[in-house]
Amino acid sequence: MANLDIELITPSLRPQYQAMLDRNPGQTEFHQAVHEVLISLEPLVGKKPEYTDLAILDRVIEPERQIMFRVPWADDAGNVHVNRGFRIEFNSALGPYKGGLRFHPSVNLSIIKFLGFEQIFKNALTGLPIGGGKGGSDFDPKGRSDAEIMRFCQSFMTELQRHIGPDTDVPAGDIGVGGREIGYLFGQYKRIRNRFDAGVLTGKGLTWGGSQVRTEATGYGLVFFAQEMLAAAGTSFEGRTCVVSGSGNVAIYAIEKLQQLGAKVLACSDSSGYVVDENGIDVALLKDVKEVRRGRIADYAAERSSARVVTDGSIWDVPCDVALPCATQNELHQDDARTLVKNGVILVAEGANMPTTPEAIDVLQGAGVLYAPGKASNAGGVATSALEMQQNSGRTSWTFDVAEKRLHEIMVDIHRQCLDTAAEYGKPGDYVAGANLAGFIKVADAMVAHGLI
Ligand code: NDP
Ligand code: 2IT
Repeated sequence: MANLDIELITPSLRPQYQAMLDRNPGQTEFHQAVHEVLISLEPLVGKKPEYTDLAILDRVIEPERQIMFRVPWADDAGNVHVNRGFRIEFNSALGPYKGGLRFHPSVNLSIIKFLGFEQIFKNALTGLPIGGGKGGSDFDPKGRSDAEIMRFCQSFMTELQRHIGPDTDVPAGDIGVGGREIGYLFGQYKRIRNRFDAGVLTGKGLTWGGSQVRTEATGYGLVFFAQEMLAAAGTSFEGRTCVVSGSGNVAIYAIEKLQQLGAKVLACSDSSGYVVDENGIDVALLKDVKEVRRGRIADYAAERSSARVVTDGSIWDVPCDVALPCATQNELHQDDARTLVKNGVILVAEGANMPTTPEAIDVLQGAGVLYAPGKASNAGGVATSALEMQQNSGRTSWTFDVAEKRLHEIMVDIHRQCLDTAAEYGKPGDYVAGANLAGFIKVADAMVAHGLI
């Protein structure tokens, strides 16, 4: 459990935090995400009376709409299952609700709300016209056949379709939702609505409205962001050792880009353990094991003589210069941070959403490690989703190089916003303060313009 001491929040913002706690009992991940943002907002106190007059903070913390629904489906043996579906339409001040869908057995209202809340500020940082939302289900895709995945997606979309649209709410992927699932979801939406609304989902296949670089975007964008952090500190990835947790969409393309920039990636993981590969992770083999065969991380080590699997302990025990957590929330704890610091880590940037616990962040920042929060460093995925929407609206598609160049520009811009805003509010070099303040101010100013709604 994270330490969410209310005393860490500036006194005038504590009533909002307390009201959020009282209204959302037990939603610990949501509490954690709100706690971090409220701490960062301290420099605004007394400076923006219009935010207070219009109760901006109280309204930002309360989702505009929360949808929960039943998802019944039958497995291949004819057994009926009932899952729960979620879509949290959190904030539409800057554009249609935008954010991914997560299919994982751990999904609950708290997790979807923390993800939706973070998404508001992340999307604001991209500079593109997208509001914040998130959805998903406690469905466990592991071990399910293609036919079962298809039936689940169809049942999920049969309900979700009435709530979404290209100018209303635009879902995409997240944990457990990739190209295959987006295909089944899009097919069912198209059938029920009788509209080829390409812009209703992002992460689509390249022949039916998808964008180049969307698959790679979160991992590539993360590495572009970290490259800027290193450059600002007068160094680079050349010859650096890296550890990347996870081995899904974000991790795979982070590893690929790290290697393109001259770094060596020593380890990656899944929920069953991690692999250490002294020769550097072979991305082609990793893609084959994970994207094609949908196998386990041990299958990678079984085919690579330079690699070994570790099924106990933590991937953060592997000494490295750069650590990129790319699996899930609260996966890097205080002890892990201490180990990383002891082993000489210089940079930690989040590919996952909220992977580092507040105590671990304190350890990293206290030791002078460069640290980037996910809402800044993993924004490349949703940014490229917004570029996909842009291409869909223009009924056009860009080349890989054009899309990658746009992604790179956006990540450089987010990095600059974080540092400029942090400096402006007296927190030089603090990427957490910079990201939260820059994202919040953009959303708050739009909410002021829209009046009390
Ligand atoms: P994937 O489903 O492709 O991969 C997830 C990876 O993380 C898998 O290796 C998985 O292992 C591991 N993992 C998931 N849950 C756990 C857990 N509870 N404990 C240990 N390992 C776990 O998801 P993505 O790569 O898309 O997402 C990874 C993270 O990045 C998430 O936090 C997501 O919210 C975030 N993110 C994703 C974006 C995107 O565009 N996809 C954009 C921005 C952020 P296993 O297979 O064993 O479960
Ligand atoms: O957390 C995230 O930003 C995502 N899962 C991507 C969301 C999107 O709409 O592309």
